[in-house]
Amino acid sequence: MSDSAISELSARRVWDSRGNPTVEVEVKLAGGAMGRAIAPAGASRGTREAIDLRDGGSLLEGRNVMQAVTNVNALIAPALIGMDACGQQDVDNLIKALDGTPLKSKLGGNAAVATSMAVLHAAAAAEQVPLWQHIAKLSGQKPSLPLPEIQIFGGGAHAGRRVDVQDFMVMVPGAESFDEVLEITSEIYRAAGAIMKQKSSNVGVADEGGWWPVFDNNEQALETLLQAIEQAGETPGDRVVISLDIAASEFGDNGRYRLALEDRDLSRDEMIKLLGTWIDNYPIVSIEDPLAEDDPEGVIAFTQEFGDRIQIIGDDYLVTNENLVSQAADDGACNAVLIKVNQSGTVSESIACLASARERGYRCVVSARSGETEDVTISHLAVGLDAGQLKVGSFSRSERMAKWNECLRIADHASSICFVKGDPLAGTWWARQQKEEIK
Ligand code: 2PG
Ligand code: MG
Repeated sequence: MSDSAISELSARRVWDSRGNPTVEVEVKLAGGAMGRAIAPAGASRGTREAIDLRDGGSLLEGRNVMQAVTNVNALIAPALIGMDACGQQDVDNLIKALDGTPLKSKLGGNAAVATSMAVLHAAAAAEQVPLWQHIAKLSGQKPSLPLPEIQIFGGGAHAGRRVDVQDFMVMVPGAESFDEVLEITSEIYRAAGAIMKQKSSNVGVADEGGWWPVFDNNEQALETLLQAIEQAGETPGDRVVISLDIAASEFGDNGRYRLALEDRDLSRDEMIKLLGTWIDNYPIVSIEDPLAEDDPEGVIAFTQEFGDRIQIIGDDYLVTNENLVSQAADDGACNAVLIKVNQSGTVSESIACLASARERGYRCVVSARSGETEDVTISHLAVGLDAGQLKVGSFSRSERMAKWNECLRIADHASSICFVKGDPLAGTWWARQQKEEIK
């Protein structure tokens, strides 16, 4: 047996940032190296993403994961033992074949992703290189430090649907370093908290650490975000810009959109028009899932109208699926893809999705889920895949901060890795404005 052969593989139940059970996998290799990873879990999930296998029944509201744990121990482990952990593609192909269903509903996407990522960690340990370096080798990319997208207010499914829009975020493409992005964002985050407190509307934080949104409508959240950026000493639209995840699949149905907070029903065209007024009135550089996943006509129309001004990300719409990205590129839908490893179920499928997205000229954003843990694999993926952008939620709660802090460690340990600055936003109004200023 070679040193990097898998000698032991087992799963256990652990708990995520919402207090829900999830799957952790540990892998040991013949030479003594080991790897460990935990499956994250989404709340606003695309219908075409890998199935998060839950036990059902009354215990833990049906969310238990003992079947997924058993699937790892009884089905996946015997098949993977003896395989070379450095052959990630072969390992992932085998997991896919063992499952045999389109959405990994037999083994569970949670069982699959925790195993796939644990093997990735073990291989890096066997090679005695940092995880990002192993990923860069696998993907053939030149590592870089990503531009963060950081949530200031949470909403939608992450805040009891208190506002319709799910993520009100900032990006700091004008910063000189990753560290400076975090410093500026911290000021904005705290300014937003202080404004909420002043209005006696500070009632804690949502699932991803952003302030709980006590607003009467979505525009109030945008206005408060502008105010927070200004109070932090920044000019909105200059170094700091706004990014939104509408997560429209959560309130869209067959081309109709229900804004519950304002008691309004919008047609597809009215929804596009509303987003257009936000793009005109606020320094918004990126919008994720502007229309619902069941409304390709809307996504295509929106991309046609705004694709040369802003980044348009497909999350529920593309679910880290290479084929859906190709289809979207043919259709002219979106110009960026969110990469969530648990949507595809394996590391290799995520790398393949990113590679084909890049080939079709799509920007890439590696993303966490709303249910997270101390696992920091995605920080290494964003760096090693040269993804360009990283979204992990807000600037509080340790499951979020662990990811930002891991990027700082990577930056310290490898001075050759450059921060991408505003480069991923090339082609947007922000990049054009920068060019004008330089002239
Ligand atoms: C999203 C994610 C993270 P969830 O929609 O982008 O914000 O949410 O993990 O609930 O799908
Ligand atoms: Mg999303």
